[in-house]
Amino acid sequence: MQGGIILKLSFRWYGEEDKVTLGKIRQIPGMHTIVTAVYDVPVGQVWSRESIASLKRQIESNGMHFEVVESIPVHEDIKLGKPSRDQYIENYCENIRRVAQAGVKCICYNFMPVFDWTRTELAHKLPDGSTTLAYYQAQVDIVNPMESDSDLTLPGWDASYSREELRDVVAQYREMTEDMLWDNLKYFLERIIPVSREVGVNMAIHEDDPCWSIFGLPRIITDESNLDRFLKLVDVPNNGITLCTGSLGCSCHNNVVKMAEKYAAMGRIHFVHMRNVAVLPEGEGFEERAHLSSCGSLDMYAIMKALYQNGFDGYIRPDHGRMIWGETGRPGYGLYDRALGATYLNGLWEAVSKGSTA
Ligand code: DNO
Repeated sequence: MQGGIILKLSFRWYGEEDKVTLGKIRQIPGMHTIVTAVYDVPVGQVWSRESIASLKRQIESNGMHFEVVESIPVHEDIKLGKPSRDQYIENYCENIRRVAQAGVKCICYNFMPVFDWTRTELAHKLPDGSTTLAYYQAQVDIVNPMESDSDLTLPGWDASYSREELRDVVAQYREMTEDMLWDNLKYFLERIIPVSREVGVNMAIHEDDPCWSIFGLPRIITDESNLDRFLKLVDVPNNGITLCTGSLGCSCHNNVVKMAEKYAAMGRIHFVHMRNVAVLPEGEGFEERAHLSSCGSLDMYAIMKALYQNGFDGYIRPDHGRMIWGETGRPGYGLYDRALGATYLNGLWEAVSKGSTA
């Protein structure tokens, strides 16, 4: 083993239902941590200790660690600042305590109103025959989630909402400005960060994906100045970020290498999602690509080097993969291309660490 910081390589696993099994994941060289969550509990409720213990047992019996949760989702009432938020925040704190007790060190979450990551195509064909996720702004612009007769749903839409409920929750944001969303985020952080500090867990907010407003809903975790503002809301080390290279890098206005350098040096990056995207001309959107730098718009080597040289010692996982070699499965979360991504990340890390210490 060389000196330097060990790469805590991780991989997302969707639990027993996931056809990418732990037995397969453990065969990827250098795999350290499984990133998962309790999936059978509605958003806002407390996770059972048995479910958490069962995840831990399965992961550890496959020779890996259970140190990252992605995600404990934030109930919409918290984002909306409703009176019921206090109970949901209390439940959130209880979940932090429970996963910490099982050995979890980092929790990834997001603060996007209603919609998590959004794409318009799940199987866009690339010239080499693989398929990938893509976001074309023109396709988003013609979808109106407020229209009940539109039957188009996009990935990232919460399938637990009926169309009526979706309309209702989107409508509740109609009067909400970005500043109001910031206030609600601050209220939430002021209550969860002390608990997470106490139990030794790093909180890592995920940037909005894509990093701009969609369907007129406010989105605030989008760029460097907003990340600065976020970190100051509760200015302690365990209030940090998940640096998601694809979410930030899909806007040509974000300099991901600079952000990696700056926030790693501040010790505020606790988790990294490494993914490459091909950014289309301004305003048109982006396509996800293989991890290799030359396959997309991002310099993955420079990002890795920036992390390494600025002392990043958190968790890192290959983010979405394409579907290759005929694989079918959960969009973005097949085995093969993510495993190639993991191997590439291992290679980059070995190169930057040996290059820096030689
Ligand atoms: C998509 C993921 C996101 C992420 C959440 C974090 O593939 O990166 O769904 O898990 O935004 O809360």
